[in-house]
Amino acid sequence: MGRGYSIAVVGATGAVGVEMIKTLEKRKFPVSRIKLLASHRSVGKKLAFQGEQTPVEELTHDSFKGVEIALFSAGAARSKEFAPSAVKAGAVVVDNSSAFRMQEDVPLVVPEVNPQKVKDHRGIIANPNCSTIIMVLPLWPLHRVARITRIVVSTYQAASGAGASAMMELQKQIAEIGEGKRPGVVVLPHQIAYNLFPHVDVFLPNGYTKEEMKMVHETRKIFGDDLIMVTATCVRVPVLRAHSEAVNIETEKKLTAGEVRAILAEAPGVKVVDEPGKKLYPMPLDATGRDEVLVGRIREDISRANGIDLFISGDQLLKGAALNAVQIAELITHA
Ligand code: NAP
Ligand code: 12T
Repeated sequence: MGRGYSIAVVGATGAVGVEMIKTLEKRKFPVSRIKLLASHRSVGKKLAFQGEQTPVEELTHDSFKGVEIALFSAGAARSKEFAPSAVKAGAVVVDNSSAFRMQEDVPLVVPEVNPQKVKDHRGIIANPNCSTIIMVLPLWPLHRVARITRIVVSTYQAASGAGASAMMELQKQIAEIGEGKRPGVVVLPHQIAYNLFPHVDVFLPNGYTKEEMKMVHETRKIFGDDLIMVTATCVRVPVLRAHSEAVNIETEKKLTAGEVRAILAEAPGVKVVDEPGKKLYPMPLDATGRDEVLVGRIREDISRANGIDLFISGDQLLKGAALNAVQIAELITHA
């Protein structure tokens, strides 16, 4: 029997936090004590963990006494403010926000790709962006075999990426439209029901969004390859919780579609769903609630000599966020 760990979940009441709690339970993570932290608004709420109603406490700088691993998912501003306090108290922070991902002394980890980086941490390990995690899972084994030189990706991102309130906004807008009412737009930048928009996170001076540039920089850091060229268009679609992506890659060494299928059939965390004749291909509804990233529509790009096209769907709240964070915590306990 191994020992249990004292865990804090920061942002426990949020879309990701709730999945973190469920993932810790589901994977039988050895927990001796759990602290559920959120804003003052959630004080008085209780959340079930391993059959026990656990009160939610307000996040403060003093929240981390005795905490060994702190899973942060309360937004980048809270991470910047409170992660140093957690580290000072002796905890290892697994941070789900964009706050520290590109800092040189912060490992950016996808356990199927670069688990060895976990041990280099100096208190904080960053969980990559959801769209990046879901993309690198199938691309890493292809990169190892054939070296990917360029990635062109378009995303179809669910409301869940923008939090529980955005998921509710999508559901509310659909209900309002059904009742013949004008849908309210509060959380997302436009009506999302029966719509989509090429706008996730904020716009940057280079014309890309921050979300798109995360896919560029984070992919390079996770692969340890600064030469890989990436361009992305990130689109919000009226889907509740799984992200999808159309991905085109160019490789140094030619890969056939059959070779790609064979490599991906063995790839950890990936499930090939690619029988278009039977109407089987990745779809966000099928990826919802699943740990694996679904990959299909695998084909040779007719416009380039060494190009491959694929389509992927993965649960944003699981592999895109909570599951990847808990897998990192598992690596910490195994170190
Ligand atoms: P969410 O559903 O809006 O939940 C936000 C959580 O943060 C809630 O628990 C909320 O507590 C808490 N919080 C907000 N303000 C706070 C404050 N001032 N003090 C303490 N707690 C506060 O959002 P989410 O979807 O779970 O995402 C949370 C964060 O995770 C995002 O902002 C993002 O940084 C990160 N994220 C990362 C990925 C990824 O790509 N890996 C994906 C999704 C999200 P209350 O309920 O008390 O308000
Ligand atoms: N704005 O963790 O809006 O960097 O879908 C993830 C998802 C930021 C992040 C989104 C975002 C992140 C979104």
